[in-house]
Amino acid sequence: MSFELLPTDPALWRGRVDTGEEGDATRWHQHVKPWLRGSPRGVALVGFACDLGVRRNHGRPGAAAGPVAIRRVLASLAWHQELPVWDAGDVHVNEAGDDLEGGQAYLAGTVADLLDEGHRVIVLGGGHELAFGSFSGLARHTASPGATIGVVNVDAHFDLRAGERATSGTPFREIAEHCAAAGRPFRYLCLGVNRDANTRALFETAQRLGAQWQLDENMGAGQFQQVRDRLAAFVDGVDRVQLSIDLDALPAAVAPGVSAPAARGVALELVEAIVGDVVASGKLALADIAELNPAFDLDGRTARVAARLAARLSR
Ligand SMILES: [Mn+2]
Repeated sequence: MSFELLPTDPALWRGRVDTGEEGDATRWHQHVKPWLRGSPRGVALVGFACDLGVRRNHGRPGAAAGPVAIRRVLASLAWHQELPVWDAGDVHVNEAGDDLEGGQAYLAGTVADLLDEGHRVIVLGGGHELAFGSFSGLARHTASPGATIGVVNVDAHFDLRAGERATSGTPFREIAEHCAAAGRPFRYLCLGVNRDANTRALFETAQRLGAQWQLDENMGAGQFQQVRDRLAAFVDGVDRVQLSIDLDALPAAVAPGVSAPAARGVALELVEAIVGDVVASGKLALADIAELNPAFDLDGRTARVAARLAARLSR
């Protein structure tokens, strides 16, 4: 098999149990259960254990181990959730098969199934190529005419590259092409763009495709409210939101465990505000947390950030 959905090792959802304390002293590992068809509406986690896109993009491989590393941290977080959380397992993409496109399609089917059952879906990466797979699932789910999907990407990179084959640098270009073919509007807001990490050609592509963006240098202290106002205006104009977070948007000290650490980055404080605003809008259908590479992480820092964001995306 080039790709398959494998259930999570139950040993990952184990941890400390505080007995003898008053009140709710539980943690995530005591609440998260394997997803089964017909599970009550809640949040569904699904991993995308894939390095192919990063390899094809000449990045530092290792993101295939990201989903397990995020769950390991999530397991020990204190439970503050209202919604049940289900773990649908990981989509594994066989390296030797080199069928990244097939893996994206497989992820799309899994995401569409979970959305059809009424869950909010959080995809744990895995290379950022997962964003086209997850978007395709949402597009299938919202096939009804009139439902406009807005894609918010928190990323140092546009990921709008052209190419014969999909990579971790092409997902939003693929989404744009999907939208053009399907007669859907392409609504894309990229927050955290690093001018030095995106060529002039990519800025031109973004312009031509009608993308909106905010440079990292315009997201510093004193500019948070302006960014949040811009986000609010974007979210106002769409029906459902895919919020894709590439951990390489964060400062390298906060998120060292990525393929391409940021020289500047966007403060976690602002990324959390972005997450909170999209959740509060009631339009969040789907979220991605991409590019965690545990091989380059320091003291689990990046995994902790990813888990913290996943918990906030689940509220
Ligand atoms: Mn990216």
